[in-house]
Amino acid sequence: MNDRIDWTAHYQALDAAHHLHPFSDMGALNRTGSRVIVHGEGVYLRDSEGVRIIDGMAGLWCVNLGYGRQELIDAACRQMHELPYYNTFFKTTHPPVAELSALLAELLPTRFNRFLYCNSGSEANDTALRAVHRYWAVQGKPEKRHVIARHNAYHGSTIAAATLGGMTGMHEQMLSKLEHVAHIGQPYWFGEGGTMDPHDFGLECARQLEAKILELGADKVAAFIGEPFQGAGGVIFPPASYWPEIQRICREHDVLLIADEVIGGFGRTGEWFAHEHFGFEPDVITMAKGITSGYVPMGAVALSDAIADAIIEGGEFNHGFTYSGHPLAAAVAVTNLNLLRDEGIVTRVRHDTGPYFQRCLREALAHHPIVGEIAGTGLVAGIQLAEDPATRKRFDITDAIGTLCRDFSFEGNLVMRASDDRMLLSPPLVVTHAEIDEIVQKARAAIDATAQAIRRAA
Ligand code: PXG
Repeated sequence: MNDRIDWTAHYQALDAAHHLHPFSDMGALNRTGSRVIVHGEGVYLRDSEGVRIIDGMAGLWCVNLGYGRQELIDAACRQMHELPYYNTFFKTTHPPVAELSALLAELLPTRFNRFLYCNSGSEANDTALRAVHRYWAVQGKPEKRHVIARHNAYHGSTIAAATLGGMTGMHEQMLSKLEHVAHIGQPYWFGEGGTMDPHDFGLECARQLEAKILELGADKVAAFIGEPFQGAGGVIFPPASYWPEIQRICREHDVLLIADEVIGGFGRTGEWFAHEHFGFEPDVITMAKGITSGYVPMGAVALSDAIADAIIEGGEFNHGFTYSGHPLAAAVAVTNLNLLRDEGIVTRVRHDTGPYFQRCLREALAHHPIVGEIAGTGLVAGIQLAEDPATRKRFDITDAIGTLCRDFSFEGNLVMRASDDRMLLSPPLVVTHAEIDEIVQKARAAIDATAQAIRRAA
């Protein structure tokens, strides 16, 4: 690089002039300028000033294998040379998509043997709805079309996925939504449990599903969709009573259960899929992110045999994208999933790095004066900031407090995300003990700085 050019200013200026970032106040951002990320290696990023940053979020919950894995680069290169693109619309297939499908069938519970592909988590959830509606139509029950989702869920940013999601800020900006979607409450005990104990609150939340099904009429409800734990909504772990009751209700009323595993899938909790951690059995699973460790975009939908068989017998299903099962993405996914399995990475998250991460976080923060709860398992955690942890009193400035803490964290060169007043961590699954120590120490420093800033302001 030419030393006389200020590359940071150069890219910041181009970016401010021409690029609209997702979920960002661009007026404010353009005045300060974006941090320019130029390189990644393992769990570390480097910015254009040469500063090393530890990535406590695995990008956006996706870089499960960490940055710079040569095997993924080689898989992509080989596939680029061999066959960079072909489709599977008109009686053709290709080796990467066939291999990926067989591999997913091995990794998922035995009743999942058929997969649809797309390019993102949002498209996976759109696709799941298309498949569920098709299923009920070929069953002769096309009136089963309502889908029930939850407040403060995140299922993506397309019209369908954003309607399914329960983010108020997104709904407020949508002038038109998907029809036949209803929402129930989220199982967020710390914030909404009141005087109930977590067990009873979990049952109460699940029973909102039953009430909604009865209100709409079971013969009109196609499916319930939920993230096993809410990711973007704050790493909200439901009480243990929640998912078994949801499953009972779905079965009893003949409502399909869709697990959105876009964040939870591919090892995050120490199980291959987060629903296995919570012990329930979905009928449909949506996936993205970690399927390729984020190296190339890909999404997928797993259908249980009962659903897939019915759709297959039902004739043509008019759905698909130019890039469904893209060979490059599929080749990277196959290599990525083989590495996660053959290097024992998911097993290590379950038995070693996951428990170590959870223990260190609790040792450092469980008794912190502004920490009310630490939720999580494996390599994902949500740290609840609270004005009074003992009474579960939250700060009045829920949004601002998280942003403050996140900014301290980023200044300290740790990527930690805020969701209102919860601080979220989800590092690459290859993180070592020493790197976990660094993440926890930097998270603690950011939370200390937040506590001090509030004390000064009081
Ligand atoms: N489902 C879940 C559970 C997700 O977390 C999507 C679907 C949509 O995936 P795509 O690939 O369409 O973005 C997501 C995405 C954040 C953040 O800040 C989270 C997501 C995306 C962007 C930012 O936590 N999750």
